[in-house]
Amino acid sequence: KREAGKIEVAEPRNKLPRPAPSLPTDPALYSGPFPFYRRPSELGCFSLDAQRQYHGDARALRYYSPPPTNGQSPNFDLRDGYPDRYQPRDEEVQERLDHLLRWLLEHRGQLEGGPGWLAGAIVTWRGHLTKLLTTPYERQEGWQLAASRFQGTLYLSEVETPAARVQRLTRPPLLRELMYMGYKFEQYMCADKPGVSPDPSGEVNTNVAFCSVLRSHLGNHPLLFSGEVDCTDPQAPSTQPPTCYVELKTSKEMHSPGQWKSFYRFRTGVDRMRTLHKLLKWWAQSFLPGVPNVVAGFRNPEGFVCSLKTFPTMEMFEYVRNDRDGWNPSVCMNFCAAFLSFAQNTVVQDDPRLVYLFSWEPGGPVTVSEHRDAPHAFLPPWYVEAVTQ
Ligand code: 0WD
Ligand code: CA
Repeated sequence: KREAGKIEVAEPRNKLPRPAPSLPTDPALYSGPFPFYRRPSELGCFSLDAQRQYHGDARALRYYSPPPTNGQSPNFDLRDGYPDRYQPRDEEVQERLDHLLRWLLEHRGQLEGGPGWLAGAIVTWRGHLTKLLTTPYERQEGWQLAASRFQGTLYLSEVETPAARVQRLTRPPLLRELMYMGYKFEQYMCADKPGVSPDPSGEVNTNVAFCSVLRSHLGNHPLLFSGEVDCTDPQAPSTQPPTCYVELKTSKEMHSPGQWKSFYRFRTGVDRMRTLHKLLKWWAQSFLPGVPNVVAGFRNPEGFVCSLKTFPTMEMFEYVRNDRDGWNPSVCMNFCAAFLSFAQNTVVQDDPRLVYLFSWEPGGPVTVSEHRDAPHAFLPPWYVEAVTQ
């Protein structure tokens, strides 16, 4: 009798179609208290040179060197050198996690927390985490994240969506120039050595990158991620990374530059929403690695930067705290933690050839699909083999 009963209970359950797991992204669902986020610490760094070759050192790190504050305002021509002194990175090359995996391979023996730490960690790019943080407020661009579990560790690597690919391949000339202008600003603000003035006469080569590798913890998720850092400030109160790092941004000049507050309070409509969203992205990107300051250069319609303003990362939320249309850091971090739990529970099989593809489009939930091998498998054979032997 007991056996029969058991079967009766078990059978209908097994026959029920399992609902496809998904994760909602509505901000209202994630407005709890701010979750635990461990102060990020730098584990190491690496550099990519003008040919996009990896070096396990800080050779590409640049030094923050703002113009002297002698009453004169800056006058940086961001269009100078375009397109003749521009070497853009080949965006057809999908690097996925490769550079970070190379660093990991060379340092996994010396990781703090013991050899078991990595097996419980999530490994990814900072930029992927930024996208997760801003998801509850994003209304334009979806994303796809590929996930594989290998020797316990969960690896997350972004996949370019078909829509993003079309946008990239049909990027209007003005947008291309605008991207250049962002890199040109870095060249006006950074020097190759500390205490030296910047030299904006050379080429802008976006293959060159300095990446910091950081360790942190969100909720119950140990994190190891890497992010590109624009420069270090030799004059910073603490010379210890990541607190000496500075993030550089350009933004459209406002009516009264430096008066962000009045700007966001009195402007309405599309411009204001864009500004709020931009500030959210700046915050998310710099908060994750613990970069304390974002220095913005405001460009006029002619493409000249005539004013600079420093935005401390930890003060950005104050600009929107009392705003109905504002964003909330707790929502961003709670959603990210929820996504990481969702991914940890979904990616159950430990297999570098198996990929769970998490997909999200604005207005919907995060959904999952399963794939094996090409084109989605992203852990390279050289990594899998070196770690397996
Ligand atoms: O091949 C790919 N599809 C990807 C490559 C996807 C994601 C990242 N990467 C590379 C980047 O080129 C970079 O070297 O990984 C490195 C670190 O990425 P991250 O720090 O996690 O990326 P993110 O936070 O999105 O971007 C940081 C900076 C950007 O600064 P701004 O101020 O614009 O946010 O990295 C640069 C850019 O300066 N950057 C890129 N440079 C060249 N090509 C690219 C790119 N595709 N993406 C970001
Ligand atoms: Ca930047």
